[in-house]
Amino acid sequence: MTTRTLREFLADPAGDGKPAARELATLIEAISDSCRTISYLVSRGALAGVLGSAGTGNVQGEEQKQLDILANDELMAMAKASGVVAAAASEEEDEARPITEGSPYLLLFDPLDGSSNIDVNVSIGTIFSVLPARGGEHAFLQPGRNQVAAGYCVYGPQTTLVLTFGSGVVAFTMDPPTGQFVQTGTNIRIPEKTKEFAINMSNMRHWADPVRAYVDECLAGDTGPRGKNFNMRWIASMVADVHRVLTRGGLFMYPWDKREPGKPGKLRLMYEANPMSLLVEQAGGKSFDGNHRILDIQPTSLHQRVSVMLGSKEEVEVLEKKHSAS
Ligand code: P6P
Repeated sequence: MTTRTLREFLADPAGDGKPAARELATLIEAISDSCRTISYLVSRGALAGVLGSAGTGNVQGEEQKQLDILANDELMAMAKASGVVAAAASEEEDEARPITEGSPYLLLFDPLDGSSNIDVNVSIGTIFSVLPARGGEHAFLQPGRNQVAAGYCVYGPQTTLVLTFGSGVVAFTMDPPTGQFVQTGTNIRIPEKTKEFAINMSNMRHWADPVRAYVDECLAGDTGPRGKNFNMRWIASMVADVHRVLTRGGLFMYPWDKREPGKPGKLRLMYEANPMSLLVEQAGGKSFDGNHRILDIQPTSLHQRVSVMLGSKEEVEVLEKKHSAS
């Protein structure tokens, strides 16, 4: 396969000779530059003295790691330097930040998802979502189907940037000697069938009945109604779990549970569920919250949470049937 750099891809994303919109190409390249910087910091870890707690908490009520803050600051500085971001919102900051008035895009991100894994050297990642800028105080509160672009960068054995502009999913692997992001995935498709599910099983007693019934059938394997054995994975890093689903199929679930019944779920809609759902749907998968397609949810607040079940089309449809029958 003739390899293309990210810049070469952006010059002709659809292969029709037409370049990506100039401002969008500028933003995506700027995001990739920040991901390179974050990847370097993550890879140095203890050597750079960046592991461990920052001794502060975020709007989610979670303890912030030093790398959470460093990644957040890197992305906010990038947003400003890009000149194409009207405002930016982060999991790590209570309010959205005005950046460059009159610019075409709103940028949202989880700067370092899965950060509980940082100190134990397990894959983590940056998740980003790009919305069209619009006026008013509720500019960010747009459904996920409005996204102009979405993606993540997983910092694992490879540093890989996966993104979509709404016309399929592509992947770029960073070549360490040069720092270049080189295309390694084109028109990525999620297998419709799978035998692999991902959920935190320690929460089993708290799940809603449809989720419990679905997982029980998976556990019954070839002796049960599904007639096949299943495998389970849980990395506790959404970026890593979703990257596996995009790469070989599977079903990722972080559903609502009874521990905090008033909370719709753990994951955040705007900068975790929406970007991942656009990627999954663009790769032929599905993503819902137990009642609705996630990309159709009309947000009511920047940091709202949502129940997430996404991945291989056939498995999501099995789960959808259990929810509609309940
Ligand atoms: P638990 C990481 O903190 C995160 O937001 C997601 O990346 C991940 O899927 C989930 O939480 C893990 O949650 O409850 O299993 O630790």
